[in-house]
Amino acid sequence: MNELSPAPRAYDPATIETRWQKAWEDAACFAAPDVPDGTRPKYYVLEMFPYPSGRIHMGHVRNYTLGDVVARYKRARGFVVLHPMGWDAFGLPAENAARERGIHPARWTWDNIATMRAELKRMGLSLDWSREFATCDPAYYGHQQALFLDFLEKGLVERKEAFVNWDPVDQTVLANEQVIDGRGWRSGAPVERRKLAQWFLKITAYAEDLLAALDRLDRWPERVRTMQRNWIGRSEGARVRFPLVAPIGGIDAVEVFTTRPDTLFGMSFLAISADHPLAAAVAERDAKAAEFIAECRRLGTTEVAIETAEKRGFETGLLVRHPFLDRTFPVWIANFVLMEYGTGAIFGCPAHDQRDLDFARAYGLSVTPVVLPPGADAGSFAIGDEAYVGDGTLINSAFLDGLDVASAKRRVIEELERNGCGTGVTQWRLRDWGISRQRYWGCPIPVIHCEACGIVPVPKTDLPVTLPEDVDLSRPGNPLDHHPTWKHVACPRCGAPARRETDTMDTFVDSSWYFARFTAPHAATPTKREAVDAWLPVDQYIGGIEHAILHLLYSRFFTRAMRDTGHLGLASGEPFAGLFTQGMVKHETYKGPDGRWLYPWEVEKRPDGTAVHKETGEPVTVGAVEAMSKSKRNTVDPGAIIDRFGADTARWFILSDNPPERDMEWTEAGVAGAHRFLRRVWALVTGALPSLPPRGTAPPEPMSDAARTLRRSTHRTIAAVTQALESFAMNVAVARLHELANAIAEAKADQGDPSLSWARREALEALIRLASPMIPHLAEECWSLLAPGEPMLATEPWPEHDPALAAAETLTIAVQVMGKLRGTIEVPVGADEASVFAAAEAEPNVARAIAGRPIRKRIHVPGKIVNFVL
Ligand code: ANZ
Ligand code: ZN
Repeated sequence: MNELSPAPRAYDPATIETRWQKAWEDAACFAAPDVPDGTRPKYYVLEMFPYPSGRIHMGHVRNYTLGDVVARYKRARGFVVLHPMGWDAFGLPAENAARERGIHPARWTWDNIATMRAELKRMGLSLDWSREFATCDPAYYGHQQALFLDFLEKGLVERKEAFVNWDPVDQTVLANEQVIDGRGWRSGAPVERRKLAQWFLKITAYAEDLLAALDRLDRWPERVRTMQRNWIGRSEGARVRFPLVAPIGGIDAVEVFTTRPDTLFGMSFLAISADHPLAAAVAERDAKAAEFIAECRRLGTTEVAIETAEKRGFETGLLVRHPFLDRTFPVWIANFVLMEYGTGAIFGCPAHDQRDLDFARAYGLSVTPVVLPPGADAGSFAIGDEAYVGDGTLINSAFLDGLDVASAKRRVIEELERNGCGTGVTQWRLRDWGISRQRYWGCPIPVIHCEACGIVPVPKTDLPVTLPEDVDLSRPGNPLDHHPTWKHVACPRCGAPARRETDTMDTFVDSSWYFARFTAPHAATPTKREAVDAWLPVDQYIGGIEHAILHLLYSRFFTRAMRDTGHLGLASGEPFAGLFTQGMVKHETYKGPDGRWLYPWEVEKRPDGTAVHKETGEPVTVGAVEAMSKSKRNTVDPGAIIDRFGADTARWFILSDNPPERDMEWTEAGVAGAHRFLRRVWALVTGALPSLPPRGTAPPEPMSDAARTLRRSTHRTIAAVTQALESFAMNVAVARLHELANAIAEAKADQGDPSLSWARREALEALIRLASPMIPHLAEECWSLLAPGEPMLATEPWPEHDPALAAAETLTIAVQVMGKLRGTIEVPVGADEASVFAAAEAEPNVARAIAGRPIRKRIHVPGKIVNFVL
């Protein structure tokens, strides 16, 4: 056959890639079973599913390539792999497109999905496409509505009044993340605070477990766990009651939450939130107070807004009594006290809290230190511009004097509990999850409001509650509310005319359980227990760090809530056993003489690092390397790269540059280099083919030195690449494969050395198999040449390395006689002790030192030393 084969073809990625994509699809290589049968271990690998924004970007390419390497590698290692893909398809951009371009959100979304699906397919990802779904499909969101109803029944959903960020232009509630510097992220309008009845998911019911379980997520980045811990925010402290000297509006005391009850004697004021009931009572008879409160509301509700705003207050004229001192303190309304945390009221201790200090300095309030830093002098210690927040010894504090901070906290809580003025408490920063959105393109909340019956759940048999298609998005406000007929329904309970809930769910709900739905995407219930219990948890989840808090926390909540409503069994409650957060893809930025951003394809780089515009020849300023973004035009279209170089080149380059957790820089030179390497692999394989022995022949004996050296490289590479892929070091795997390719190229075929030809076949097969998770198309093509008629690589097992071959061949051992070095010997690796001793005794210098005397004791430290005791 070899004699008949034509001259080596050139590497032609376009043909190769379509051929193998079709072959994999025809053979359904990547279809996962409904339920793994238990004969092989399961492995669920998932990348955060994309939002169908229009086109695939390089961030997607990096994310999905990483996931695909894992999926292909695990499959080869004998796992039954689930690797699905779908679309996080609800969200605001679809509505914006509708408003701006008159395209229906559904149309826009489904068109984008079609485009992006085609682009993803060109990447050659080993996905089980039969499980694909989009969250905007009633076949998905209807099940989400069923989950909502089950949560409602279980007490995990609540409707309550809450302050929300209200965008007066977009006429909608904004999540805190959508408020930037006090303005709506889209409209730019100053955000207002409004009280609205909203739907909440009771994530706080699981606060304790969500926090504790983080300790067991040992395959999550520490950074992400820390972010989650801070977000959940458990604080130990106390609630303290301060009686008002003169009750007002039926209120006779203010309760505060503090984490520093030890500083109670350093108090100089009490401050309440502008939204505190006492503030409202004051405002009723004081117009100035009312005005100040209105001003605070314009600040928005975000913590950042509140942190960064200038500390401002309003003195109410009210006074409170201290629980231990025979003194009163003034009550202020302050803009930095949040109603949503603790009790919405604080006692201010300026000496030991920076915000309180800033406030006290602004309004001339007293500053009394009560914690003396170690080594400081009680007589002279004073507070300047900086509060002292460290440990120390209590002073000016009656029965607490002399204690350290921790003991003082314990002691003061005991006293507060004794005199009935307070108690020790645990406080959580985590709030319940407000999911109400006044938007069209989201999952309708399946409840009906009836005058007579109140809130009535939509009967499950009436699900899905689908979105109406004919909506008017040109008016501001909630299109579902405007719709002429959609919300008018009969009450399911009493039949009277009633009104549908017009809020839709936060799109984070859609992404909080999709990984469970992938295990049985066509089931008639949200999950199928056999499937979901067999596949979950996701063994490896991969995505961006930007989802480190909300998406992951909401998903962790959902699996717990789904467990407690019988939708899955997951005892740990944890959806993602392993998490990997990849870095960003960056690129240089370019600006033309007019200061406008230019796309990389408009720019020609010169060897000296300068650049010009390709068409006009005008000079271009090369700017910083930044995360690819449309606004700076420093993007590279993956489709164009695939057209020019093929998907394997894009995959290889994106894996090669940097460790995957770090940011990487996309460069034209880098892609070209990756492409060159793939051409080299192709040339090595096709060039060697005629001289290779048939596959499966026994290794010829003896092996030449060159053959042994190449075999060592091969087996070392198998070990190293395996280890690299196990530890997510794809860039290391790439580097090792470069080395192996070099070793193969150096070991020139030699007609007279059949052992080297044999070793070359072994090396080439290893190279191709080890590279196959990363460059699957080229690998399949080469494999079909190296092993014609055999199964595709996609279904082949992973190569094993032989440790004896991988190890160095000989070791140098020092030989001592009576503790004195007499010589060294070379022994084969793995040689038995008897032969090591024999070689050592035979060494001429050693033999001379022994001089025929009997050896009383032989000592051997393997790989290092032999000592003879005479
Ligand atoms: C008195 C005090 C003295 C405080 C001192 C600190 C230092 P974490 O750790 O985040 O739980 N606080 C309580 N409720 C608040 C609210 N609704 N808005 C703004 N601030 C509030 O923080 C708890 C501390 O934050 C509490 O302890 C309280 O100030 C403040 F030397 O009480 B502290
Ligand atoms: Zn009714």
